[in-house]
Amino acid sequence: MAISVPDTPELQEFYSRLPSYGLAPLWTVLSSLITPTPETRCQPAIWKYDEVRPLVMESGELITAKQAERRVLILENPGMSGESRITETLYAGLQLILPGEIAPAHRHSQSALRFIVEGSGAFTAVDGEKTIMEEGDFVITPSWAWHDHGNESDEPMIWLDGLDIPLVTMLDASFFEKYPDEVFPQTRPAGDALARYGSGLLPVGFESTTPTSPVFNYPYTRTRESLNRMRATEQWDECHGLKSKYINPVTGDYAMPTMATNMQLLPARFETAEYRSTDSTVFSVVEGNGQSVIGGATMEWSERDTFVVPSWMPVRHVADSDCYLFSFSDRPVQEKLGLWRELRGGAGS
Ligand code: 1HN
Repeated sequence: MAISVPDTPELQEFYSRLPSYGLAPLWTVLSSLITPTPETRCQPAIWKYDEVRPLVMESGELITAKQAERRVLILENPGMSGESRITETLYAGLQLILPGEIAPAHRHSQSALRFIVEGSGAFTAVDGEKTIMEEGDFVITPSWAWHDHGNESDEPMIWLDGLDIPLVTMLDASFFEKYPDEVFPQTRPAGDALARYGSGLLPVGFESTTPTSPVFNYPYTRTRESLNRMRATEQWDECHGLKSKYINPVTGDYAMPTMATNMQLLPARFETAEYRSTDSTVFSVVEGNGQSVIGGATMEWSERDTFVVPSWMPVRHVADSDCYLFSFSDRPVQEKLGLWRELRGGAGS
């Protein structure tokens, strides 16, 4: 409810003297500072792969991965254009790496996730270990880890990047460093981390020094198989179908400290119950097609599309065929701060 504040010439004159003292009256801004429910600038939006892929490929003719450092078209939320963000706290982009290219080694305090949208056989190297990437794989580059990408396959690869850039900017905690050479030296064979930490085992005596999962590639074949086996029990969640989060096997917590990542299965003809939560969420469609009704907007999606559901906006998904949806949000941050909320079903506001 808006609080009505008087406006008199005396008040106006008083206000005019405050800025030079570094002061401002709270009562004129209180209702916009503290809203009864979230009033996000984030808008529901969709990036149709058929429309954006040609532009991503065109960027590949105009600039090399090396020249660009990272050749990415940023997915900018229409409610925050020019701000390099898809939600208030998260950045997303579509990155292209062509056969034979290298995206040079660097590190930053921002955490990054890659979700592979198209292609097969390019690699990301993280702190001396390469992983070959396939469609649907979820790959992590932890905060402050050296990483470079390369494509030794004969096809282009495009992935969705998700980074906590706006969040880190807000906290004034950005650090960035370029590695002196193009690639960081390899010290472990490909597949080492998954075998060591991602097989229901942990080396005895292993102690993690970071909150990020030591597994840095969660292959889609395994993720899909997990959901397909769960499917046999028919224990569908009315709001999510079957939805699993990627976890850090050392702690059981989210795989990354600032971003939750999930894969969900909605079987053909499944219609989810209305749902809302405070974590604005980015979805990438891996398989299938359907619609999401987000607030008043209906988004029709199919494979490789990206769409965003803003904080506290009611959403319902309808699956036309068997659908596998990847998603990410800032939920771990909100949970640790005691801020995360959800509302299942349509009641309340
Ligand atoms: C970055 O390092 C990558 O490593 C992608 O692929 C996107 C956006 C802003 C800053 C750093 C990458 C990025 C980025």
